[in-house]
Amino acid sequence: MTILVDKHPGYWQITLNRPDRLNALTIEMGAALLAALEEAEADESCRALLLTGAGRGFCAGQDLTAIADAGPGEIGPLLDHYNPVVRKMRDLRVPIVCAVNGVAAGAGANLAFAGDIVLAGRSATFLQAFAKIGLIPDVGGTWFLPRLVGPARARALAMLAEPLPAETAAEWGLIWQAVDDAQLIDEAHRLTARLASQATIAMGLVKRALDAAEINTLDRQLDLERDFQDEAARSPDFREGVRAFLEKRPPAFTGRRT
Ligand code: T3D
Repeated sequence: MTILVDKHPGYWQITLNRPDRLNALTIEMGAALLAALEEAEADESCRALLLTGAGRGFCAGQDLTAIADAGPGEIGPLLDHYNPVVRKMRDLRVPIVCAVNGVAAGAGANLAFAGDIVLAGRSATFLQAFAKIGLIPDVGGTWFLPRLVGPARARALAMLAEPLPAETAAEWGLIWQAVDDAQLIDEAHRLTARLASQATIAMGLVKRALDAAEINTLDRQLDLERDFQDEAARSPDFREGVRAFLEKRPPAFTGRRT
């Protein structure tokens, strides 16, 4: 199976599972990943996701053996298999933690950036490998990179295709944190479980609001915040959060809409 799904209380772990190919992506894997995301979203008990890779890599991008003989006009359409995954990750109503356990190259790096919080092991590297094979960053790379690290660094990363160590990635704001390799998976589970115990509706609205801010004027964004805040405040978790504060106890959020 190219994707493994493990269900934990409150959240699911999805593992990219082609370790002998550093979890390089195939069409089949893209479809399985999308199906797992859709299934997770449909299950109300799943309130967060953890995405990681099996073996020593996170994901080496498109499986190059599968496209070695691709003819003119055959590469672009392949992205129709991966782009829905990126859209689904960004739209998903629950937060996604990406635990980058090793090299994240090409589409594999950009898949990680589609997550909400990215943790990486200190030995992991991020590589916009595309320039080495005459391609451009895809799977959202040209959108994520300048927004995360600014245009100057985005251009150099895209054009030079040099591996960026996890610690530099964290210093540059490309990811949330670099942690010791041995602690990565435990830390990722702790973080995902913590997110799963948050007010899930608010988490989903945070995702949508921050993405909308990328194109909105301040004026439009203020309106959006008003509308989203109204939606968040209709949830039982808002009432529970306020009650818990007043009663000086931790909140017991359920993530439910009613
Ligand atoms: O529309 C479209 O479909 C186009 C979409 C493109 C999106 C993209 O992602 S383009 C970018 C594709 N990815 C790459 O160019 C990265 C290629 N891989 C590498 O540069 C290196 O493997 C890494 C820097 C990622 C890791 O290097 P290293 O030395 O740690 O490992 P390795 O020995 O190179 O790889 C281990 C094995 O995985 C090896 O197989 P072997 O020799 O043991 O049988 C290697 O061939 C295989 N592998 C690694 N990456 C890929 C791969 N096999 C197929 N496709 C790969 N992308």
